[in-house]
Amino acid sequence: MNKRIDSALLEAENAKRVSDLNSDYAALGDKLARADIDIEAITAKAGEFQIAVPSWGTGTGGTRFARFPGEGEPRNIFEKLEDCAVINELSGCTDSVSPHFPWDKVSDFSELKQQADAFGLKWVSVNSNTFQDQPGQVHSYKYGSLSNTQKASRDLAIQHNLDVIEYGQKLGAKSLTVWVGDGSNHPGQQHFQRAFERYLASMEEVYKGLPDDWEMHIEHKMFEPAFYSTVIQDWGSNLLAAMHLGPKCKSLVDLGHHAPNTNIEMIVSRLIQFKKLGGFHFNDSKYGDDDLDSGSLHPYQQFLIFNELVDAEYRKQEGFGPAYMLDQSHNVTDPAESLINSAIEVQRSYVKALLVNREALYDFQENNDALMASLELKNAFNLDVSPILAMARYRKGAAIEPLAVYRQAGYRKAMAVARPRDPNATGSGIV
Ligand code: RM4
Ligand code: MN
Ligand code: MN
Repeated sequence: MNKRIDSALLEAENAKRVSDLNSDYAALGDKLARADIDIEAITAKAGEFQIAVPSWGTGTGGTRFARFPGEGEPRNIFEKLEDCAVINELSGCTDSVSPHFPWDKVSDFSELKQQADAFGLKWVSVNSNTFQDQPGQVHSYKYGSLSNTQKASRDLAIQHNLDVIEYGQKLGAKSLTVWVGDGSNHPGQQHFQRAFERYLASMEEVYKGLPDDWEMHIEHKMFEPAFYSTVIQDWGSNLLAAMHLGPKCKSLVDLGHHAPNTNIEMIVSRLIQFKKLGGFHFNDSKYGDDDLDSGSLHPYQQFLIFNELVDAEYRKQEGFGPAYMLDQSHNVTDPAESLINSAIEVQRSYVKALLVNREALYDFQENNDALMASLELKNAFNLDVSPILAMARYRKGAAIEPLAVYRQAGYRKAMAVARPRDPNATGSGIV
């Protein structure tokens, strides 16, 4: 397998830390044993956890005001893949990439697949983009795409989604994620029902193009770029659409796409119950679709979401198997560093949720012991599981301290030389 980080450096860095890790791991193992938890079983599960990196997250993000490009950022999907390989080599938990089209379109998909294979990376959910016009596009998405009042624009959006499925098939992906920017900025601008009907009719056409073993995931978003209403504004509209379209269509939850204080874990539970949870876009948010690093603001919320997910796993809930993806925009950090750290923060929530004693919790719930039920969760959340995460990484040849190795390797500096920036390629950011 092709490596982007020098193995000798990685091994030397791990060697410096392994004895401390062994002590911390043994101490945590003893503590967990007193609660009848086998640390080895948890570490094995931690090692199996994987979350996909969004290809678009490897470049520096921006706002609608400006973008401040970072040194050595990838200029195309091949270079994005290189960074994804680094992220996976160090974190050991990001063995797949979610591409976005047409941003990641190439003329030769087999070449792209080969490069990913060589890095040991897989392709997961392919994303379509009908929220911006492409150069020379004849029928605009200015007033919407799949729900546009003009058939020609809708047809273009449908065809694009079908094309994206085809690209995904060439790469070996198995699902399509659809987020549209469609909506309105003024009360009265759009007939709510008619817009939703047009959206559904268009999505029926896309659904027909899904291969048998594929799923389609719909992403809702409360606002932006439309600021008054969006066609798929909330999980209600999302679920209605997914139910209308059929069993291969499920809802995707992007953590930043809800109003502040929304109980996202309860939405997750509802979607699980009705076999409609397709996947996640993990990030964190304070005000809106901020796309901040996962777990950087609301780690307890992220843990509570995983509490629902682990509960479904524990109960062997039928039809359960969501796709985990990050969806972040990095404006002030090195995107690779943020993605490494965020993947591990999501993995951390998963591991903490594994520590909850499910039977004890059910018992507290049945007996209406609110405080003890709450403490069952809080105690798991409060435990520092870092040694488990580090051990899982070490055992699979990833880094005990990923960011230290990343910096030691001088990766970004090397990329700044290898990938000179085009001085004309500025402009505002997307996402
Ligand atoms: C949106 C949404 C989508 C992503 C775009 C770039 O806000 O989160 O998932 O594809 O941004
Ligand atoms: Mn998203
Ligand atoms: Mn978003």
